[in-house]
Amino acid sequence: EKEIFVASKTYCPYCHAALNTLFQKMNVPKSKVLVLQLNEMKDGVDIQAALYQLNGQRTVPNIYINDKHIGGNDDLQELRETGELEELLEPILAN
Ligand code: GSH
Repeated sequence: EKEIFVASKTYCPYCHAALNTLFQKMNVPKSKVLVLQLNEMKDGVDIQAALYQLNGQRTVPNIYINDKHIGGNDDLQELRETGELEELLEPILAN
């Protein structure tokens, strides 16, 4: 079951940083994260437009944790610094 969603682009350094934080720093298993590489998808542009309609954010990474819109890499790093990311990930890492 995927509990984290990251709309990404393969060449985007902010995406790399966000995925590195989740996988390396926070030890989230790959199986918990749905990563969509939009630039590799035929309808990636449409998905990006749909995400903008949903959450007002045009840029990647566009991150959700347990249905909560987190934002981009800046937002993720801020949550990590305040300890809120650890709290959000707790139920995901527990099962
Ligand atoms: N402050 C943002 C963050 O931390 O996530 C920066 C994200 C950003 O600038 N991403 C670029 C982007 O989405 C790609 S590296 N550009 C528009 C696009 O690709 O449609």
